[in-house]
Amino acid sequence: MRIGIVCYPTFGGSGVLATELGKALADKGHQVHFITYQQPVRLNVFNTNIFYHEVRVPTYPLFDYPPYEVALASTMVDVITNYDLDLLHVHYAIPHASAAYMAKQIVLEQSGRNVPVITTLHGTDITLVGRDKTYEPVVTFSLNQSDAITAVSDNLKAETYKNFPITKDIEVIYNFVDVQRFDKKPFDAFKKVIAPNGEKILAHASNFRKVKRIDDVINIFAAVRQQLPAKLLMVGDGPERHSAEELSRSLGLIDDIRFVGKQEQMEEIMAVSDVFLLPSEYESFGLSALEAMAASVVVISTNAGGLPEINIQGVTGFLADVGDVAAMSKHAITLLQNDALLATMKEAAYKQACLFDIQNIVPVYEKLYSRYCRMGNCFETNDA
Ligand code: GMT
Repeated sequence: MRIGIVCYPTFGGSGVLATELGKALADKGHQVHFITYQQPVRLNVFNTNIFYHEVRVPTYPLFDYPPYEVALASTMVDVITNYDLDLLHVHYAIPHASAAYMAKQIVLEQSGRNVPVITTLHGTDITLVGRDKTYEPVVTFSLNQSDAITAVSDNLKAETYKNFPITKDIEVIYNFVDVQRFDKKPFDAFKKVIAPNGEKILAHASNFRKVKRIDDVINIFAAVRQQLPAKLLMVGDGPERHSAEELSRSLGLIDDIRFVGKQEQMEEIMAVSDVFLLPSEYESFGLSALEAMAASVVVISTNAGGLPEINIQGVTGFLADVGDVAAMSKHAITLLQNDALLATMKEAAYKQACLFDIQNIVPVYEKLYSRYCRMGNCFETNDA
């Protein structure tokens, strides 16, 4: 099949998921065309089945806001036409679903071809940004015009129906992780640098936005640090980083907390970690938590959004209400002071991650594609 994938190319979960999906599809013999304004961060392999098409957004003195959506739709038309795409799969509704709708109509008008559009909802495109009155009518319209809609968790599906008058069926296809990639032995030299005296290692990874409640991460670590020797790795970057660094300094913890910035080799970091902290106000899914679990790291998170669908209370980790720093700290301390419990839960976390392995989920997308792709032009899966 010839598949167009549209996503944000940055370190966000939707872009990571879309890129890993495209890479896996290419490995399975499909031709995959990424259409983005920048090379996606995880698109770091050479594969003859992968194509990258950059969306150029020419500026003009008149434009205070260069019209990205127009440039994106035009690039979609160009790629669909020149590479004879079977379908477009867009990740994150804004503005990808409406740009895809526009491209679909243009191709229909130009050549009579009806190219299916699949929209995958990821999180704030529904729960935060999409609900804003500024965007809502366009999001609703373009979702209802998509040939298929998927959501990354039951919770996100429910949130979508709650907040938008969607008339179509939404299929839940969970996010996935390449367990083989994350199931690594700790790199001893790296572990020694981070925790020279064998301290326990906690980690957090995100885009450091308000919704991630970064201060809660620091405060949980502060409580842990009062009880036992430990180190915290803060991976990623974003608007809340500066205040988190200030908080760490004011708590006298800066020597125990490393802000390591954006990292591509998450598996190396997870391999040395014991506990992953994700005290978010909301997560539609929590892909970073799943990646941690694939590396046998126990997750301490909130019970917001889709997190309870992945992190199982008392089995793979612990969950608490949003803002309940005391409960999350207590769980972390109990766990880190009990090596037997830590080992049991690490194993359970790994087993849970295996349910979401890339090998189980990518075929679900292939089946969906084969249901919608252009007649006569695409493969049929055996079990479709
Ligand atoms: O909504 C965002 O924060 C951005 C989005 C992204 O593009 O990174 O993250 C969402 O999608 C991820 C991948 O499906 C999910 O794992 C995250 O939970 C989700 N974030 C939120 O819901 C806050």
